[in-house]
Amino acid sequence: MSEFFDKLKEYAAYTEEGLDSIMPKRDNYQKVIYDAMRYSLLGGGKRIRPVLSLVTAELFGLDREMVKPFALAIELIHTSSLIHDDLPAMDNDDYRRGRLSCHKRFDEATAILAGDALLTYAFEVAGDGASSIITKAVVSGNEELARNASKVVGLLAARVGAEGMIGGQIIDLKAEDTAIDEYEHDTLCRLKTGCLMTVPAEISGLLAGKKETPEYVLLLDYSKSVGLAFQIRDDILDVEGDPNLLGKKTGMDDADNKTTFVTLYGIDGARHKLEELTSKAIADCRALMELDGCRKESAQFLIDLAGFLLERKY
Ligand code: GRG
Repeated sequence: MSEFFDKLKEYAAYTEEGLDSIMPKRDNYQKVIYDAMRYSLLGGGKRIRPVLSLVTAELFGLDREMVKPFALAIELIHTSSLIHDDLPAMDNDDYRRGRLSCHKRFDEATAILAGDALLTYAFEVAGDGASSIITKAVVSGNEELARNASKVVGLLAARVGAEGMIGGQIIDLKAEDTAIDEYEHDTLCRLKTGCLMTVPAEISGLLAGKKETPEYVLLLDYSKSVGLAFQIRDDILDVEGDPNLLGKKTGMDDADNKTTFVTLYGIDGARHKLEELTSKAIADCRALMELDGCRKESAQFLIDLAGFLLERKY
């Protein structure tokens, strides 16, 4: 397991360095927006989504440099969503990642704009990354790669929009005070949390030309299970987690009267679902490992990652 933690740290450090280098400090008239963007982006976070981008790319034999812009873009999008999620109009959280949330450290207007600026910057970074792949692919005559790379930005946008994370968030807001059934709740979680957890595998599969292959289908199933499991763990931690480790207050779902895995299935039922999904994710990954065209070390990392997320305390 220590090999897993070393690798996890290495992927996270690579992400950290990448984020720091693309997120400039500016001393111009609009300095405050850069300060707020850097404050939220570089203020901690597990970097799970970029880790998924890097490891799924390596699983399919891609160079991690190729997916780096998309890994960073996904973390920029994730951070923008956390800033907006913390606003009084949404979840109204004063703390995030162990410190004041963006609107508390700055003010509401600045936080709205910092979220907007991170989101738009994400698409600038992803667009530049795709252009660079397309240019090289055209020069080397790799038409398939050029075609696939041209689809990445559209795919990413679809996973963020009304049929993706934002769609999940609007159902989540409705689920405060209005009880929703387990089917609507399942859709909520697959969109709100699942989309950003599966898009790394979708992008890696697309760039590796693996779409529709058995290994891609298994990886996507793994990512869907892990995405849902991630939200269940989040709901459980909101009930029984340690705020000091989580870096934010607990009990927020209850205060907002939200439908969660815990309110639907009870704490034991939620834990059982979490274990079932994790076992399924691991079984899919073991099957994936048996197939040609996959890097075994990366598949093993994904198996260990599912186990780590099952028990995470933060
Ligand atoms: C501005 C693009 C944009 C969207 C607005 C607010 C909103 C729509 C969506 C919120 C989506 C949301 C907060 C989903 C929760 C997902 C989740 C479990 C977040 C916690 O992720 P971790 O644990 O956090 O990976 P760290 O801090 O480790 O990065």
